[in-house]
Amino acid sequence: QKTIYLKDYTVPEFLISKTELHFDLSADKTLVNSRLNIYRNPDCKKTNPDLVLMGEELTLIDLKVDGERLHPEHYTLDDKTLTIHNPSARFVLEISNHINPSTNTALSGLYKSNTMLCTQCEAEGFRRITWFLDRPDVMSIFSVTMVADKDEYPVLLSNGNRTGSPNIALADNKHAARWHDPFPKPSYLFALVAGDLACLKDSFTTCSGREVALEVYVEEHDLDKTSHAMQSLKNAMRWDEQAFGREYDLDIYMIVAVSHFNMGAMENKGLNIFNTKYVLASEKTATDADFENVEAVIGHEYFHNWSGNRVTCRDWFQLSLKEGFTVFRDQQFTAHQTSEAVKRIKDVNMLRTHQFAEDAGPLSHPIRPSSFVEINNFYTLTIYEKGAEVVRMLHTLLGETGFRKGCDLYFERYDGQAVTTEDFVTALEDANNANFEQFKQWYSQAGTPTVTVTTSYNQNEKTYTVSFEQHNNSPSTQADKEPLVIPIRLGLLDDNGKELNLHGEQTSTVLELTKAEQSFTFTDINTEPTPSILRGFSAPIKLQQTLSIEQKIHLFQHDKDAFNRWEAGQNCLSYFIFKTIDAIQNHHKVPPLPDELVGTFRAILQQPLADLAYQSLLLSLPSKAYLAEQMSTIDIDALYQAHRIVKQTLASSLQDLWLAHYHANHHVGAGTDSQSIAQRSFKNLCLDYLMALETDEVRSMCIQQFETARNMTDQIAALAELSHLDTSINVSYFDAFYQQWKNEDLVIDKWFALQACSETTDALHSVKKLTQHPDFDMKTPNRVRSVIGAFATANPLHFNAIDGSGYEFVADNILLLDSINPQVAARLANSLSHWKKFDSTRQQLIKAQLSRIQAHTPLSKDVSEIVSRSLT
Ligand code: B3K
Ligand code: ZN
Repeated sequence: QKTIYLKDYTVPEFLISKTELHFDLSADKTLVNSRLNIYRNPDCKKTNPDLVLMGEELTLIDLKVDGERLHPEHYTLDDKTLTIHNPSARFVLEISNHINPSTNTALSGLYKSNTMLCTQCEAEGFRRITWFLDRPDVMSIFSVTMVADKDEYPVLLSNGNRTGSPNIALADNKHAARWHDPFPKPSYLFALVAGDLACLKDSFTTCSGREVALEVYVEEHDLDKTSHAMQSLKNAMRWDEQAFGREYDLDIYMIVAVSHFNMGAMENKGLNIFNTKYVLASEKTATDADFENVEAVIGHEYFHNWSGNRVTCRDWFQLSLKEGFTVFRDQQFTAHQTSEAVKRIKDVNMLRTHQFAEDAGPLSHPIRPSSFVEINNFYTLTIYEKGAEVVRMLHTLLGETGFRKGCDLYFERYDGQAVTTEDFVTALEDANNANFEQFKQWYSQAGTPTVTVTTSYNQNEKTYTVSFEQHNNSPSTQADKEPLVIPIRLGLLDDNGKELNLHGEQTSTVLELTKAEQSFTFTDINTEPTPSILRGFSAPIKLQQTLSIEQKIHLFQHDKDAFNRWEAGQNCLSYFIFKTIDAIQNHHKVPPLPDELVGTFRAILQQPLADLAYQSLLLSLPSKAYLAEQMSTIDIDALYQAHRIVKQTLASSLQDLWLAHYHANHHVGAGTDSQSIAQRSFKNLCLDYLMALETDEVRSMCIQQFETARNMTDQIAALAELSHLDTSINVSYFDAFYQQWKNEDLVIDKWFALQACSETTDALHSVKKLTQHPDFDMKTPNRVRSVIGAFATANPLHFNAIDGSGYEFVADNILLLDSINPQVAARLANSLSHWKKFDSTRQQLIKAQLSRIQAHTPLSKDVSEIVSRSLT
């Protein structure tokens, strides 16, 4: 295991101005010829450096320098590098090599997915295609020629614009296509696709009036599920022009959907390659959540064209430069397309449940890590989601206009360059005359800070003081943690729920916390207000505040900040769930929910809001996973019981209202407009509460919904409820569902996942059986994630079974998968990293499995890094 450090970064010794690639494609043996114009980097001070190219799993055929075959004594070849000794300052290098796409189960480099060939080069996959300076700060102009069998691979795609006449016919039933990308790019953005694909075509006229061809490529039988992706792409292109002034730059933009993909999608210049899951959507086969995810991911990859491609990363430690920023951009896009409040709540929920957990465990790292072994292990929630929160704080501190000015300068100043997070912050500073020196610590400091709030009201002076104390007690290794800059958005409510005007030393609604301890005093406050702090979740912190239950309910009823209103409701519910857990653990009487809280729920249910999607969130219980994250030692059984008790109380106290709303929203709203989507989410929330009553009547209602559903949202919501019933009962619904959908891979993924998440007692037994199902395949990441991944991350009850059977099952599969696909195996291994959150029995069981994996040979560096960090 070799650790790579940010502090060791040096500029490349050589650069590559031009890269010409020639592919003779076939599934078992592809010939790659590359012609590279290489020159000494003027910024590199080394004298007479060797040229060290990266390459893995390649078979060398030929090597020429300036047209002359290179004699073996002038180069050295090992399994990771090709070193050319004593090269001149400028020369042309020609390499010929073979690769085998069909045995490439790691899905990195050029590989086969069903009948097509495609690539994945980020982060370090290009070196599995040919030898290259495979690092993001080497940007080159690429031209590509692809030759392949006409019938097997009628469609031949690569980056940039098509050049020459379309697909030239050649001998032996072959044909050729040429592509040229005028924008210099690092090798990780290279892509090609060859296959027998169907295409949905459209076009987009940019703000300056240029016509761009839009093409979405899928397997023939999926063509009827592409229109939403196309519409999403057009929405994203328009939004980026309007919100960020970013115009698209090539004549064509292509999206290809592939079934075998390690993650969601990839932003290759002009040729995005997507997991089918984030392209295909029809009302019959995709849920409303799927539709929203497709639009978000299409947006995300599109936005990378500027934040990632035109301006890219200097090195992989800067990953959050493009990922955090682009997630922020896609969040703003989705908020604009849907509901700002709902989007913010969903994102914060995700961050606090999963990123906070990551940051509290052994895999915690700053958004700009200082070292790594395998970069693919750093495509984390921290880099992405916390990275986006850091950009959001800069946006909050600068305001919309200032932030936009800063982004404009960033894109203009660094266009065509590979830069750092430091450069990004500098551009924002320069455009606004701001100083973010102290703020930059967010990039180097790991862990979730805690901010404690105390307030005091002075009746005589009519002043109200809010005091903050920040702590960063993360387990991360950094010694000296200095105070961070923390923007705290706040408001004060009077007894009637009215918003007070702020007077005093601070009139802005955003307080800038810069010290370990800091107070802010407001004047002319006539009665003690209720504080609404951290509105919109203005910083990725844990807020500790002692509000009375009355104050929480007051905010739940009146806060005009949609996020904090929801948060107040969640706080009330969490408070009672934790009290219930406590009672269960100590064999005390379970505390009742206060009438006022139930009354507030009733009032919300009686007066449906205009934003029904938001209303559904207001009435939802905090998730068990989020509650677990807040427990110092997770007691799964007590947590499940307590959650159930609170749910049943709300279900039975408000039974008539849940039922009335269920029926009122059930038969209306087929369609994917926001009103219909909101009605379905509200209706299915009602169903979820009602199912907690466990009556035959409700169960029949649920079965009826399952059997008559006209869209996937309703069918899956019903099946999810049925999945927790005894196996003897739910088996017939799962069978029926399978028969109905066996030809739709993405739907069958859901079928697998729901069974893997079942709470029924014999769940592990069923999951083991699922791995023997003819449709299960270790070589298909979506399948692995929907069975083993779902079990390990979304079935805590059985994954954490006290006999250790869940841990053992997951560890067995990590080892099986490791030799097939190390990236996906390492992802799965993350699930074993949270052992410190459990009782000592479980800690020992998890550690035993981690040690067993660690001792296994061979073991990929991907899994090895996760496992050894987890054990520290
Ligand atoms: N940039 C890619 C992720 C690549 C992951 C490599 N292991 C997708 C994205 O974030 O848009
Ligand atoms: Zn991204």
